[in-house]
Amino acid sequence: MVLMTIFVSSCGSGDDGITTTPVPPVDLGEQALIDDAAILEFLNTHFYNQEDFVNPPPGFNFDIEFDTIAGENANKTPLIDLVEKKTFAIDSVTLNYYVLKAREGVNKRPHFVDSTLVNFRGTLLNSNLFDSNANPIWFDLTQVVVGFRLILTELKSADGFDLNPDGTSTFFNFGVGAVFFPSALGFQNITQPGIPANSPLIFRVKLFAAIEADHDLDGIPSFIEDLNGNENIGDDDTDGDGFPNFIDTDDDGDFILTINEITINADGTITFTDCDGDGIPDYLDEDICPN
Ligand SMILES: [Ca+2]
Ligand SMILES: [Ca+2]
Ligand SMILES: [Ca+2]
Ligand SMILES: [Ca+2]
Repeated sequence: MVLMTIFVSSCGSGDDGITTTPVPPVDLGEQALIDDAAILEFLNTHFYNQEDFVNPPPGFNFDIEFDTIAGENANKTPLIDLVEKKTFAIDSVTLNYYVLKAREGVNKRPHFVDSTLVNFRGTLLNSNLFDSNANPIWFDLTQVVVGFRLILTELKSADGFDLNPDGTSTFFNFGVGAVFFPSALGFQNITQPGIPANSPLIFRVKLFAAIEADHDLDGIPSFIEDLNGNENIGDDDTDGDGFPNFIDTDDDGDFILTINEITINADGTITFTDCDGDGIPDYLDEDICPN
């Protein structure tokens, strides 16, 4: 299934040692300018079926559809007037991306590391479809390209569902949106099935459900293990043992499990104890207090 190509981990050059051609290096900043111009061109010349979301016709499946502004559609509102421009920094390069919320949804808004139940369609700016799924599928947002998760964290999940006789589910009031992002937030200069190198991408998504993730089951939700708040949980490694905190059950390396250095309250909230009062919570403080 081409679906798996949206996983970062599937990126990589061929290793057969025979036909591999070197990937030409790309200046992230220069490519970002090229990509942004191409995205803006799309947003200025296309509209979406906004009316269907305002007054859903019977049987509407809440798919976002794009079309060019021309002919009988000459008076449609261009996407550029409906999207929200946002930025995400990689290294020192600030990247623009654009979010369209067709319907926000009503229930849970996922954190950037959570698990999400999703339908999606991935297309190039020329509208070529490179990947999609027919039935809802779970994605761990730590395992997908950044641009894909940037729309899911803007939406909220459904507030319920019906089980259908055929085994499928019908969800209610789920979030629906689209994101337009530069290649730096996608597969960069690595060619993927259906995706040429340096392609800006569009994902249209439906967010049905979200579950707060705790990858190492240490009692601390993974989004809280992003200590420096840069939305990259790979670079927070308090004890420097090579395992970032979100997959480290003993974050400070003092041989006391993190789950035994915090207090989980009856209502699910966490109290971060600090027995020596130095401002560093016990689970991140390799100093051990005498009992
Ligand atoms: Ca660690
Ligand atoms: Ca941890
Ligand atoms: Ca510890
Ligand atoms: Ca302390």
